[in-house]
Amino acid sequence: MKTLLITGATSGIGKACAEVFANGGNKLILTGRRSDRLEELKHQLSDQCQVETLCFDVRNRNEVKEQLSDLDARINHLDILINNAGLAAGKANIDEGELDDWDQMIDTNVKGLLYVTKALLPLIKKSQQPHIFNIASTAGKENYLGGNVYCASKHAVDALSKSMRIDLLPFGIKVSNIAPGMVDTEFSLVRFKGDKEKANAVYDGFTPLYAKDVASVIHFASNQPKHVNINDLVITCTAQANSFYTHKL
Ligand code: NDP
Ligand code: 8X3
Repeated sequence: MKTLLITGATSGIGKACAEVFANGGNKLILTGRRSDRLEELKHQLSDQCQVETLCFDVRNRNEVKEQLSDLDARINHLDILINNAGLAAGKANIDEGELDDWDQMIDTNVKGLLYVTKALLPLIKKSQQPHIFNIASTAGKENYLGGNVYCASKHAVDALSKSMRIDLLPFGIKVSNIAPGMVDTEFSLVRFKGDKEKANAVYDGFTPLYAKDVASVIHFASNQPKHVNINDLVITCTAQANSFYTHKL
């Protein structure tokens, strides 16, 4: 049995991770901003495992500290942190991008990940099998037209995974960078600000990854022997070669 904290568990990859890890009778701490969805998920999973929900915005460093600082009164260690909360906002070329979109992506994908990790490291260091998963992206490996700040934020996640692996070596903490290609979640709906037509078009004409595909890879990586760490994984659907080439019918 492991104790996990998953950020951004209200949808997509985070929710799928909660569902996959609930199976092993693990203890789950699920976070996100939408309290109704957190409650729903808790209700869905609580006959399989112990579930606690925490509702906060990873961009708000005070909220992060407040919500996570007293966790040590309820758990004595954290085995797995899945830094998943994140988004793309807009897909405009750099000369036309919105400053608010840029702030939101950098504050969530980079600073939020840092705030959460920093707050939880004391509990992670107390685990016998500590493992941090950072959800990066193929956008953190290659840039594409209009990806600019989102790509930069995911390159930053990639760099932070490498740095965490170095800095946390003395504590035996595994750090895995997970870089999926296109996954059919609410990601594109969020990116295109609720425009369903634009969002659906992203996944038209091919079979994309589904959130549970990514979750099962994370589950596999978390179950390797103590001396084995999967450092970096790029996962795409079969129809996608990289950020530029997708075979659409
Ligand atoms: P979803 O939009 O379905 O899920 C995003 C999750 O992040 C939600 O649970 C959302 O919860 C949470 N979140 C967003 N902003 C914040 C915030 N400020 N504070 C707390 N939680 C937040 O998208 P995905 O599941 O696809 O995305 C998950 C991760 O995977 C992201 O980091 C994304 O960049 C990455 N990724 C996605 C790919 C894709 O094609 N879908 C491919 C590669 C990587 P709430 O709104 O309740 O706060
Ligand atoms: C999400 C994948 O290709 O839309 O990180 O940037 S992509």
